[in-house]
This record gives sequence, C-alpha cells and structure tokens, in this order.
Amino acid sequence: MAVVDSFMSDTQSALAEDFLENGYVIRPVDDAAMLDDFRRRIAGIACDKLGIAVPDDVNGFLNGFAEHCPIEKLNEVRLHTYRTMNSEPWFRPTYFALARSLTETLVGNELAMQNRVNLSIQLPNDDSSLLPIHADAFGGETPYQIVQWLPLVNCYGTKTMFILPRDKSEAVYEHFTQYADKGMDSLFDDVKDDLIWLDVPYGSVLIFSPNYLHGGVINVEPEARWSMNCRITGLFTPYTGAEKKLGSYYLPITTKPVTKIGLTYKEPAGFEE
Ligand SMILES: O=C(O)CCC(=O)C(=O)O
Ligand SMILES: [Fe+2]
Repeated sequence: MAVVDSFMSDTQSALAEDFLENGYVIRPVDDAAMLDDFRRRIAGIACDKLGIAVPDDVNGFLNGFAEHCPIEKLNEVRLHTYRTMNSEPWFRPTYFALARSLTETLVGNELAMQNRVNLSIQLPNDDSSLLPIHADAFGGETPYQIVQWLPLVNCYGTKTMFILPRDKSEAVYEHFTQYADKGMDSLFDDVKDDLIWLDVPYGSVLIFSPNYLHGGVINVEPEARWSMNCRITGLFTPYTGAEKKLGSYYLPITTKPVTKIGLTYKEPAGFEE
C-alpha cells in the first residue's frame, strides 16, 4: 500500500515554485475542446452584433477582426460581447473550469471570483484600450488574488501583456516614492529591459499575481489581440475589502458544505457561565 511523504504532487510543487519565483505561470488549459467551444461562442456573440455568420475559421476571424469591424465600431462591439458573455449562465463556470487545476493549486479550492470577466480586443496599432504599467493592489484590490488571463488567439510580442517578475518588481517597490513625482512613464523606461513579454499561445492560460508590475503597449503585430482577464481570491483571507468587496466585486463560487454549516452555527443559549 502506497504512502506519500508530501502534501503536494510533484506537478503541484513545480507549479507553486514557478509561481513563487516569477509571479506568474503559463500552462495548457485543463480542457482544450472546451476552450474551442467557449471561443466559438464568444466569436458568435461578436458576429451577432456585426450581423454576420460565425466563420468556420474562428482563429482567422478573430486575428483578422480589423477586416470585419472598423475601429469606430470596436468599442460598441466589445461592450456588447462583454455584456452578453457575462450574462450567459455557462460563461463564468466555463472560464473557471478552463484553469481550475492551476487555480486550486495556487489559490485554494474555496474561492471567490470577480463578478465579471473583462474582455480586451486590441486591433493592430489601436491605442484605445491600453493598460499602462501598474499593479492592481495599488488600486485597493486584494493582494491575495491571482488573475486568470486567457487568450483567444496566440499572444506574443506587442500583442500580449508584459510583467516585471517578482524579484524585480519587489526591488522597484523598495525605491518607489521617486515615481510619485517622476510618473509611471518614467517607471516604464526604468524597467523596460527587465520586462517579460508573455508568450501565451492559444490553448494555454496565464496565471499571474497582479501585485507585480504589468501592463501592455500598442499592438503593432499584424493580428488583433483577444484576451480575457478575471480575478480569483481565497474565500477566507485577511483582506477586508476596503475597495473591492466580497459579495459584490468578488462572488463566492465554491463554498464548501462545512463552511455553510459553520457560518450558520449559533451556540445554543444557556452555555454562558
Ligand atoms: O491584458 C492586459 O494588457 C492587462 C491586464 C491587466 O492589467 C489585469 O488583468 O490586471
Ligand atoms: Fe492589472
């Protein structure tokens, strides 16, 4: 009969080490066929808005989106897609399922997930929806979270996002006060040689800690970027939710029966001394 001498499998330990060292990991999604179905449905929502049929070549369609959607209509189509996808009952559960094994290893299995998943569509040379270098914790979000960042097309070069790895971000934070005056553009210049431009092919998912510096630049590749991002946190962490609260911004998704029982337990009267 087999026994074990570790609380984690070798795969889980390697994942945890990689994440702790770099502040991010890139791995295949849990179910490639589910991702294909998911992507086709998302493309279908955008096609509805444009009044066209979903093409067989979804990958080519999304990459070549500039040919189907003029830049003036892009935000309207993006918002329609964002709202519609987030209103579908299959959407957040499927999004979560695609990276479940990674999230459970890195965060836990009793989780709260951002109420909506964000959608980013960046046409070539389009500067309309860029997120310059930042860390989400600066804006009052919990530091006890990961971002699940899912590309619907191959993301590389300027078509992807960058991150400053954990040790380099932490070194910058040691001397951060200077940027209050100098501004974030000068921060970008100071760290740009150390940035990792995350190569995330379709079929894989990026999980990163948004406590470390990250962002994007104008996509100068010939294809459009389609990516989604969503925050997931442990249901029970020291974070008290000054800005982004549990119950509104983060919604519990995998609350366990023992927690439900524990939360409703009331000590019967008569036990006080
Ligand atoms: O997709 C990007 O370019 C940036 C995403 C981001 O900043 C985030 O998800 O926290
Ligand atoms: Fe961010």
